[in-house]
Amino acid sequence: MTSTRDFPDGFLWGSATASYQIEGAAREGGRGPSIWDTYSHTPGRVMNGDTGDVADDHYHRWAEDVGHIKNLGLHAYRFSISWPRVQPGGSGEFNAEGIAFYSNLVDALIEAGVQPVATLYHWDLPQELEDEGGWANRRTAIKFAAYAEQMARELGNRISVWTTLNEPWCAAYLGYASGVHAPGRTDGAAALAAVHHLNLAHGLAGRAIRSVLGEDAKLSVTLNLHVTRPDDPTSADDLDAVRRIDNLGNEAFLQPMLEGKYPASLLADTAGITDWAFVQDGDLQLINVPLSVLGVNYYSSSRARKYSGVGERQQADGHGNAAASPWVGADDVEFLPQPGPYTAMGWNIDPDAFTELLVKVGGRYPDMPLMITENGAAFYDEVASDGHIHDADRVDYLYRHLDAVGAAIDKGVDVRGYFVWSLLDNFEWSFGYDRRFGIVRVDFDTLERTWKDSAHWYAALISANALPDRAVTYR
Ligand code: IFM
Repeated sequence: MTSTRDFPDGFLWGSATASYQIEGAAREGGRGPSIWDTYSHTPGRVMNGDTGDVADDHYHRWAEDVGHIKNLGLHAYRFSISWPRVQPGGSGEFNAEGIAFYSNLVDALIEAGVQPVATLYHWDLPQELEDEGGWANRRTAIKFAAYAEQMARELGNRISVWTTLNEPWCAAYLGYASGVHAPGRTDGAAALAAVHHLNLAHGLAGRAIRSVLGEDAKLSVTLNLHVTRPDDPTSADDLDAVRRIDNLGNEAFLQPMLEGKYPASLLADTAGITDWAFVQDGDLQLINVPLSVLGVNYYSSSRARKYSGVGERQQADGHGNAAASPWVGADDVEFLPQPGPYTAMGWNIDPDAFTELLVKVGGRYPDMPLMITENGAAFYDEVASDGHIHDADRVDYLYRHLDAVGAAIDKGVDVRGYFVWSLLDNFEWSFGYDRRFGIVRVDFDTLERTWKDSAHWYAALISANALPDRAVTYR
């Protein structure tokens, strides 16, 4: 193996998954229904009618999966806790069996020398809470804090990093504006209320965790930050289009969480949709809970311009051709197709934008360590006649994006670790099992796990703490 780039000592190498995408056992062990159960069981919502009922059956195969995690040499494993598994109705009684599942998982990870990184919300909201308005209802944020507090009591300081939310952008805008995610609503005002209540949930939960575990508890949130470039960088209209997308995609979360404010221009841009009366006195101070590390997810970039009104408005933003746009209040912005190459998601491969993003965020918040909590790619993998999965395109994607992370570190950005998305092929939301992101293949008929070439390559990378060339070394 020749090495092309070293990573800093102590760099944390991990992999990530999420409860609804891998666990299955949807009606077992006292778990209550989530919005994703309802959504995936609604005809026409998910490709091929797929659901998370069985998924990777991780609920029953978790010990085997911890074995893969250990054998890969991962330092950390980022998983999410299914709120309806531990508190079926989202408030009131907790489910001891569900809590025991995560407690056993965490013990096994620690025993294997792997740091557990827990996410409290990766989109599987208890259905009962959605029936009361979901994230558009402030009470969901308050209930989330009670759930977080209980989890802190149960799992305590066995958890290395507590992540409150995964990608609140998706939960709010894809769930409530474009409807391509659960709960499938298309109501711009509800989406903006959801943005605020997710932010509030983050702040309240972070404070609840610290009230149980003390100020040393490591707290984080994971944001999917957007890199949007203007089609014509000299056009004031295109620059304004990008500013508005940045506001909705990035600033709506970064500023309240890290600076305790919303940008005035975000409120102005969306004034025709909502008056933001759901922001109550004191909320912004609560949301601005001090973080130990900021999680950044990155996959691809986009290009926007002001829509001229002529011809069909283009929406190549990588989030599907939904009838409604997730970009609330930005009806005169269009997203142009990006140059390839593309992954199976149709997302462009743009590692330079990753460096650009990290340098920008790192420059803006120099005292905030960053962690890449997701990065990876879906491809249409095939099992070759030799039984291996030669996913050279995924290895190439990972190589380029890790090189981009290294380039940001070279420029002085404080990046502490990297979690590949994903450990296992899994339920890719509205694309069901059609899109494979895993470095470990899952045969969805037999549920057998097989390391792809990318898994072997990633293991070699971890053991060297250096970026290997793209040739795969089997162990
Ligand atoms: O699978 C998802 C994950 O749940 C959240 N971030 C993006 C991934 C790929 O779409």
